[in-house]
Amino acid sequence: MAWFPSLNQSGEAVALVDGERSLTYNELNNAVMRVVAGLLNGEDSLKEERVAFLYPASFDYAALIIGVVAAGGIAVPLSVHASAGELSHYLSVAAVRRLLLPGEMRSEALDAVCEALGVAQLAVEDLSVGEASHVLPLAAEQGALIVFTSGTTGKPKGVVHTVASVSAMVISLIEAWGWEATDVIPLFLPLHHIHGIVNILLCALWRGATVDLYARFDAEGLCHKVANDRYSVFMAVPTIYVKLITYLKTLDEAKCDRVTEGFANMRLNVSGSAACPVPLFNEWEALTSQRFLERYGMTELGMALSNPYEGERRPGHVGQPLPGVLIKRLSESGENITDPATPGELAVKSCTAFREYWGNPESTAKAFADGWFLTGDIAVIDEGAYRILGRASIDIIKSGGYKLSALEIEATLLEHPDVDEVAVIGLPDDEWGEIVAAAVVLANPLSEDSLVQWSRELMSGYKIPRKWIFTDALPRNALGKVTKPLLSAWFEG
Ligand code: MCA
Ligand code: AMP
Repeated sequence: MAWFPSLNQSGEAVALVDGERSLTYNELNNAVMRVVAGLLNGEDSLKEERVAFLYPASFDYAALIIGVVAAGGIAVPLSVHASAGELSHYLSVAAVRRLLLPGEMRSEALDAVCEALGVAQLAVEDLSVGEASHVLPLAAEQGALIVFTSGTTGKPKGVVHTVASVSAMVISLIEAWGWEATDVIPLFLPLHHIHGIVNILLCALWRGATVDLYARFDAEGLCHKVANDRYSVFMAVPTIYVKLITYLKTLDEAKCDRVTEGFANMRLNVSGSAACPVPLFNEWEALTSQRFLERYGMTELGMALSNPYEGERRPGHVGQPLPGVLIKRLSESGENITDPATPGELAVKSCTAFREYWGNPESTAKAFADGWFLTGDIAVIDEGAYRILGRASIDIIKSGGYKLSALEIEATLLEHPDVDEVAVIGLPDDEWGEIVAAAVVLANPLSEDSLVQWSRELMSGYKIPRKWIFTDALPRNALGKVTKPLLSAWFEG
């Protein structure tokens, strides 16, 4: 199968910009070829070796994600914000043998993890320079990408996408959202999730467009470029649009007008990864005259539903199935729901769907019913457009677009010797969608601060509860199960 035809076709066009430096497609092609030759080291295919990398948004990251696959491997991009314990889980689940990372990402804790797991650490510049002699053509069904996702059971699972599913995601979005080689897009989302990796980076690079790389979300730097009409397309999670509006309110009128005009001049503003509240949709339109194109996706599926590029975009709705996507809605007992107004769980078949959870056939089997992937999201259909009502499980939390497992956070907190019991829930929040809250029963006295500090060693910052209650007992039902719906009220006031 063809893999990034733009690399050979887009020549001197600029692929990536990182601060003052830019990389043309020819240069990106050379960087990719170097990764291919260096990783293969004389072999003709990596044969689905999982090659992990821990690079921030950079030219090296782009060369790796394309090059690992071109060499027949599976790219495993890891979060640069992950704790050593989280990285250890990812590396062991995917049975990684080689981890590529720049010197500044190395640490004693990570050295210990890699030593224990027998993982070699090396930087892109350590790869041997040579010619890739004979590289095997890519087969559609071979693995291309593993992205970790949290679920309702156990620790994060490695979602395996194939060359075919990644290509289908990219080709379908290029067509649906009208990507052009003249497009320029900023990339500030994390590069260990589909939104940043596929919707932004891979779509743009496949189409021969230009991506401006940001190390992190930076409202001031971004708005400066927006005011100068640098961008034609903008994609973000709702929390980021909330943060942008907050930032715009700090500007004087003339500057604010320049930025909002910059957004107005773009051809497309996309919101996704979490529900976009209707007031946010309306406020953004009032400020920028852009009507968000809201879409619905999932790590296992890529994008499934989308408001139209041309045509009516309805606030509070996620549109219709993208081409190649089949959707039905199921009742709790698994029956097909035909009445559009009756809520049902979305079940999806799509050419963009994942192949498996790596090394976890049991979870893979449970994720499907008769070949339909069960999303856990509940929806109705309003006059032909899907509306997401929420999730089937209370144990999945969406904060700032990150999907978090309450059970995983509880299991981590329970590792503290002074924590006896814990229940974690998501509380509604105007900025973050939901924030993480924990009710804790202590075995011995412990301050909130010390528990937070302790947690930082074990979890990414965005998983750490923002609200805490220390209590003598958790509310439980007759079976002894914590009644989480009752817990929300405890955090009010
Ligand atoms: C950062 N913090 C968070 C989050 N992000 N807390 C809860 N939830 C979060 N999502 C914490 C930081 O650790 C920090 O804590 C404090 O908030 C303040 O950080 P700040 O600098 O203000 O925030 P930030 O670093 O600018 O991050 C905000 C963000 C980020 C840019 C909105 O959350 C983000 O990039 N979210 C996007 C996630 C994403 O791409 N999801 C897509 C997956 P402290 O100060 O204590 O350290 S979903 C997907 O891929 C599917 C397919 C789809 O549909 O798209
Ligand atoms: P992830 O597993 O991180 O890919 O997150 C996927 C989940 O994000 C979905 O199952 C939904 O719960 C949620 N999601 C994504 N897009 C939207 C949207 N536009 N509206 C509501 N929920 C969304």
